[in-house]
Amino acid sequence: MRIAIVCYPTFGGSGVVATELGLALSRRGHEIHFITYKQPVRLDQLSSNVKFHEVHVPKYPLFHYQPYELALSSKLVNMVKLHDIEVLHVHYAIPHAYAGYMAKKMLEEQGITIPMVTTLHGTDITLVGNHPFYKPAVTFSINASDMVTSVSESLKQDTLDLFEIKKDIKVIPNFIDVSKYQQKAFTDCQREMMAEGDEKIITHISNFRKVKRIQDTVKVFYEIQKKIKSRLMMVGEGPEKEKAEELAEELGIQDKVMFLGQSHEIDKILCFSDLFLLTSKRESFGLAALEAMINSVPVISTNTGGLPEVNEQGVSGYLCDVGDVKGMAQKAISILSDNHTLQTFKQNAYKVAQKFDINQIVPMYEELYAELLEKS
Ligand code: GMT
Repeated sequence: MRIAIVCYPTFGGSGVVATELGLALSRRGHEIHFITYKQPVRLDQLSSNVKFHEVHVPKYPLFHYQPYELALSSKLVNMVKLHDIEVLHVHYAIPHAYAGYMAKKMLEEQGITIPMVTTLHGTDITLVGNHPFYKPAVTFSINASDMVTSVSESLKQDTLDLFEIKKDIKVIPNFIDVSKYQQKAFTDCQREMMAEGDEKIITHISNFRKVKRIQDTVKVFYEIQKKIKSRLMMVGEGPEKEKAEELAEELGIQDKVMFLGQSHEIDKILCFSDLFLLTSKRESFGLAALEAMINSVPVISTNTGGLPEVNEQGVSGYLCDVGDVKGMAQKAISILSDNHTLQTFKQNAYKVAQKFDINQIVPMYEELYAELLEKS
């Protein structure tokens, strides 16, 4: 099949999932066209069946806001025609489903029918999409999609609760390429550069937005380090970073909290991590938690959104209420204070993550595309 994938090219989970999906589909013989404003961060292997088409938005002084949706929908029309694309798969509803729908309608005028799949990722529904400024357009474009998928049962329910949805929503969870981790023996796992031999390494990875509650992450660590010799690795960039740095200083733990910035090689950080902390207010899936688990890192997370579908209580880690700093710290300490317990949780985390193997999930998307093509 010839498939166009529209996504955000940045470090966000939706862009990562869209890119990994495209690459996996290409390995299975499909021709994939990524269409977005910048080459996606995880797209490092363009080839004869993986192409990237950049959406350019020329600046014009009349425009206070440059019309990205217009440029994207025009680019989609042109690319569908040029490459004979059969399916359009847009990731993150805003504004991709809207632009995709416009492209579909323009193509229809020219006698070309193209089905559109919209995958909902989380904040497009729970945080941004349901704002009254966007809600009518988001509701419309979800209902106008030929197929709608969501990355967890919880996100499906949120979508049905928050919007008037007339479409069936199919849950297709996010995934991980397990084979990559089986092949990788991290000979270059440089733990000794990050911490002393008797220190435990605790990691958090996110975009440091408010929804991640990274100050809670620092507070949980503050409690942990009172009992367990440890360090916290904060990986990412975002608007809450400064506040978290200030908090670490206020608590007098600035020497134990390392802000590493954004990383293209999170597996190299996860390979020496003992525990992963995710203290989000909301999380539709928690891809970062799954990435930790496949690296055999147990997860202490909140019990919000789709996290209970990924992190198994008492198996791959523990889940506590949002804001329950003491509870999360106590669970973390219970895992870290006994080496046998830690090893058991590590093994379990890896086992649970295997359920999300790419080879189980990608065929679900293929089936969906085939069904749509049969109908159109
Ligand atoms: O975490 C973010 O804020 C980024 C955001 C995105 O769309 O890129 O992540 C959402 O999609 C990810 C991939 O499906 C999910 O794993 C995240 O849980 C979800 N984030 C939230 O719901 C806050």
